[in-house]
Amino acid sequence: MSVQSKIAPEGAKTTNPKVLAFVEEAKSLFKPEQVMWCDGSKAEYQHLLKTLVDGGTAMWLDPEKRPNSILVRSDPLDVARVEDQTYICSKSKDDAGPTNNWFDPAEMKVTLSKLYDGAMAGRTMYVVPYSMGPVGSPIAGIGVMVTDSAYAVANMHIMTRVGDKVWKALGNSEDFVRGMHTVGYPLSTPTTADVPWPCNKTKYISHFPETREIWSYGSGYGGNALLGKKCHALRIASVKARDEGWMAEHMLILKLTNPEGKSKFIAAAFPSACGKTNLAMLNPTIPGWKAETIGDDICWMKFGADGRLYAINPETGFFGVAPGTSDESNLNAMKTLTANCIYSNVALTDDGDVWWEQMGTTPDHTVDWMRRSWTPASGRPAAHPNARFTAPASQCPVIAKEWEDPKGVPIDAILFGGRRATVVPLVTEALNWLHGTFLGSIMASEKTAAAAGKIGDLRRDPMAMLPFCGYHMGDYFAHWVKMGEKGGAKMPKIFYVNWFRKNDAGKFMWPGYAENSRVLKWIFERCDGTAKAVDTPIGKLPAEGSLDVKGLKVAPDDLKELTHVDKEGWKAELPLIKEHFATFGAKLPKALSDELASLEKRLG
Ligand code: O2Y
Ligand code: MN
Repeated sequence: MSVQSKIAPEGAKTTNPKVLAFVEEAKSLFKPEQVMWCDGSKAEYQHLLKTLVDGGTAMWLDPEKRPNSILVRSDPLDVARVEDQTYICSKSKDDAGPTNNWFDPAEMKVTLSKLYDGAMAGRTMYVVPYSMGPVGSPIAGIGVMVTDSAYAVANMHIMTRVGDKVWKALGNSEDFVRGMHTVGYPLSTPTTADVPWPCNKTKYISHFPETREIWSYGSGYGGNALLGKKCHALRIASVKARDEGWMAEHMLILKLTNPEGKSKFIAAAFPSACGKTNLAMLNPTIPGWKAETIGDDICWMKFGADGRLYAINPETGFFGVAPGTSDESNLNAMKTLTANCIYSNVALTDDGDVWWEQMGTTPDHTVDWMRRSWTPASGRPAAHPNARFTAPASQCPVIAKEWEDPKGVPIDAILFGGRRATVVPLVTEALNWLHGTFLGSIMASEKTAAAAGKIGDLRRDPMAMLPFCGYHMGDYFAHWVKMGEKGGAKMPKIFYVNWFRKNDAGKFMWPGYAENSRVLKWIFERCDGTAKAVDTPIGKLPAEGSLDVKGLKVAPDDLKELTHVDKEGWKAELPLIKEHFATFGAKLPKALSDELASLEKRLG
């Protein structure tokens, strides 16, 4: 492995002047002990894992059970994305909008430069060139990240395309996202002891959309530290996409094939923790139908030469929530996890394997994510609720052959959805792109027991982008409207789905999981013009008999309720939608307030 000892430019793997200047700036700010230019090789990945194990951050799992896989336990104060400390630093506050934390970019840089000064003392600064999307694809984008976290680099190896091929694709271009990340725990003197999970109680996850920069401080976990994911592929990319006329969305992508061998590609946006990974990997229950995965979290779409929207998954791995993942909920994910994975904050079994809640048989004893002895009587979960697996997408048994196609896949349908116990039917087809944009803009989920607030309270999360849009959501809606005007009749059809409807007894009416393939089949056939729908005030709903429920045990009354319009429920929702729309002030596109007025009129 080629660790470039001491300081660049000797170790530099590119002559791109903008990259060299960026790395020099980072070096003079962070003052690392050494710089390592990452080459993305397998040897480098193994070196990173060894560094993590030798430093006490990680441990090897039993190689018989989980070959080449490690377990990492983070600091209990660093376990998830920190939305309160996530900032959009656009020049004008109005460009960040009412739903983002805003900070003046110059002031943020002054604040962070102080924290960054010497923050990597005694540490290695890794320079990570990465591509979001197949290297050289016209839809892909490049980033260069510097970090002092070997954990972040190892994760970036799985989640993105890292390596020398990226320098080649970048050439001397200035078009790359500059990401700076430090855990904020300098080893100030040669005798300062390191800790297993260095981090800082002060955290800043700052985005500078106008200059395509990310400055992250204090956290080593997940979306705060793997800068390619939420920071680059959504917050910065959403701004770039608006400026350049494409779309960066929080969506899974799947390929659905009917028994005749005809395929369609579906993208779907659901708020975080609503089962996107499960849907992306589902095994259909309907004979002859096949579903395959392209991506489980992020989707970049650009117009192709034929005027259709083509999508890529910019990532190469899954950073999935472990608790709740099982052979029953997601067999294909479980099969993906057999080797070469990083597990974060799950429990360790006595025989050197991993375990988490609802994985399967509960062990009599584990070491929990906080390294404490745990038994089922402990009265607390063994894995952190946001425990994660990082797994290579190539290991997924149902990965589609097109998943790395540089030209992307043509999207036929876009799905929106949330958790709604009432009002929202199982599936609704939008009347057109504008109406679909309206449905996406009012997307909401009910709060679950796990979240703060009253259970049943609605949390609006338009297009599942509220935490991830790098600019004003009103302008984001306007971008959707504009994309529809540009794409016209060639835009994908839009559907609103809800797997979570409950009956009066509080029981789920729809079995969900793999049975959602029945809804996907109806959507496929709507795109093909073969399934029947009825017009209703809220959109097109499945006509009687058009939804394939053969062999499914759903009570006829429940099925009726699932595919029927609750007019009074929707009428009661109108003032809530108006209140939600008021958030966006003058930036709410008139086209969307017109859609709301039309809905009100249709409901009578
Ligand atoms: O940073 C974290 O704690 C993970 S957040 C995350 C990870 C993978 C996919 N989606 C999400 C999300 O919050 O939407
Ligand atoms: Mn996500």
